[in-house]
Formats: sequence, structure tokens, C-alpha cells
Amino acid sequence: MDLANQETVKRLAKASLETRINLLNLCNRQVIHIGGDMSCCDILTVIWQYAIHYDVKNPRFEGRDRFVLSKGHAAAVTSFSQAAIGCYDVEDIFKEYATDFGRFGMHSCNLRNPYVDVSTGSLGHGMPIAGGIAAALKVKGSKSRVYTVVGDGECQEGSIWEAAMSAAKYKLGNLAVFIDCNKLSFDGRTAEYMPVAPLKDKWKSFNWNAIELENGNDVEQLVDAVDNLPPVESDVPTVVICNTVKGYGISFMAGNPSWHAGLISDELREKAIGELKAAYKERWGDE
Ligand SMILES: Cc1ncc(C[n+]2csc(CCOP(=O)(O)OP(=O)(O)O)c2C)c(N)n1
Repeated sequence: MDLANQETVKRLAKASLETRINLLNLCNRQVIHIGGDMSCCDILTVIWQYAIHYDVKNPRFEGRDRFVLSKGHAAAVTSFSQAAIGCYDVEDIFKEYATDFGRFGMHSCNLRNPYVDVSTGSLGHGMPIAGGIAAALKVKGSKSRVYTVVGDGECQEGSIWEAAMSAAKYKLGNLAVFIDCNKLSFDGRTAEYMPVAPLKDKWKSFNWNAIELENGNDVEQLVDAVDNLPPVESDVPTVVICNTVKGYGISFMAGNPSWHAGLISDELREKAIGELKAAYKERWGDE
């Protein structure tokens, strides 16, 4: 890794740490989908703080890249990732979360929030909509890309595969799907409910450009995947299968399905933050 790249990766790793701490603090006050927020935190950080072409001052700017959170229950991590680029103040998220007047809640909602293009939360709907947006942009000759994040449990929805078929047919090279493959779903293992593996072979057989990251919680691998996305004018949509861990980085939460959603106590929050900071310090050598 050259120096410039190393700086970028370190910046993003620090940003992910900050988002995780914000998530734990919010989870101490409000119910959030903490496990699945933690697993896709690095994906969201890299999309919002590295990949996306966006104008915070003008969220309806026609030339922006689009983002659809298909696993819409990861709204909290998305809000904090957007706050990091100036869409909101972090404090606003704490104040407004789950209130009647608020822009933020357990699912992504565009009714009051101009930084959310599509309301999601019902699994299997976001990605097909992302495909529709990508098709419209392609017809218009736009240079914008559409990013979407899908859960591995969400891949059990038939609509995901219908959207996959049609994106290949309509040659949506401007569509980039990131799968948060943490192997867990609501309260158990995805493979036990309904196996979705082998995901890479399945997407390839649907004629997609399929990339698999060994560690989807490693920002360096994610940056590399973004850097190597084919041009938007290409004819083949891309899926990046990110092998992640639900509750990543926290000993009592990692891989534990009982942390799908809920509140965290003061004591466990402190323990979790301590572990995350120690891991960051060990890897990057500073606080
Ligand atoms: C259509 C639909 N069915 C069920 C649910 C309830 N639900 C919310 S999250 C979830 C688990 C989804 O698993 P996955 O996509 O792997 O998410 P993650 O484990 O990463 O949080 C379920 C079943 C829903 N939101 N939408």
C-alpha cells in the first residue's frame, strides 16, 4: 500500500471506529439493530466517506450517485455515516431518533429526510428499486452510480433474484451491490433458515461481475473493491460479497444472534467501546 492509500485507509478505519462508538451510545438509549449495524459499518463508511459522489448542500443534485439501503433496518449506521460527511449533526440523531418529529429511526425513511432517496425496511424491496433507478439513469445517459447494501438473509427474498436477473438483462453496469454477508439473520443462522450459499457462484450464474472479499470489515479490502468497480458505462452489474461478522469487533456481540436488535447497558457499552479502541490502537498505533 502506498502512503496516500495508507492514510486513506487509516482515516476510514478511524471513521468506522467513531461510527461504532456513536452506535453504542445510541443503543444505550434507544433500540437499534446493533448487530447488523456493526457488521456493515465498514461498508457504509467506505461508501459514504470514500466512494460516493455527492453534494451535501444539495441532496437532490441530479448528478449525484444514488444510495439505497436495501437492508433498511441498518438505518442507524447509515445516518451516522452520512453525518460524518456533514448531512446532519451527530447530536441531531441522538435527539430525534425514534421521535414523532424525527428524521431518524429503526428503518430508513425518506418522508422527512432528504438524504434518504428510498424508504426501506421491508426486506427484498430496496435492491429492485436500486435496479430501477440504475435503469432510469442509464436511459438518461447519466454518469452516476447506484450503490446498494443487501443482507445475506435478505438474499432469501425472491425479489432479490428477480432484480439480479433484470439488472443483467438491462446491462446495468452502473449498479453496485454490496452484500453484508454476516451469516446470521433475525435470530439464527441464515443457512439454517434457508441456505443462500454459494453466493458468488449464484451471482456469477446470473451474469454479474461477482467479487468476494475475505474480510468485509477490512476497509482496505473495501477501498480496493471500490477502486476496481468497472466504469458506469460498462455492461455488467457488480456485486461485492463482503464476508462480515455480525456485532463485529465486540467479544460478547460478535456472531451472537441475540444482538440482532436491542438496548445495551452502561457496563456493556463501556466494555464494547474499550475493546474497539484497543483493537484500533493495536492496528494503527494511536488513539
Ligand atoms: C419482508 C420482511 N420480512 C421480515 C422482516 C423482519 N426482519 C428484519 S431484519 C431480518 C433479518 C434479515 O437478515 P439479514 O438480511 O442477514 O440482516 P442482518 O443479519 O445483517 O441484520 C428480518 C427477518 C423484514 N424486515 N422484512
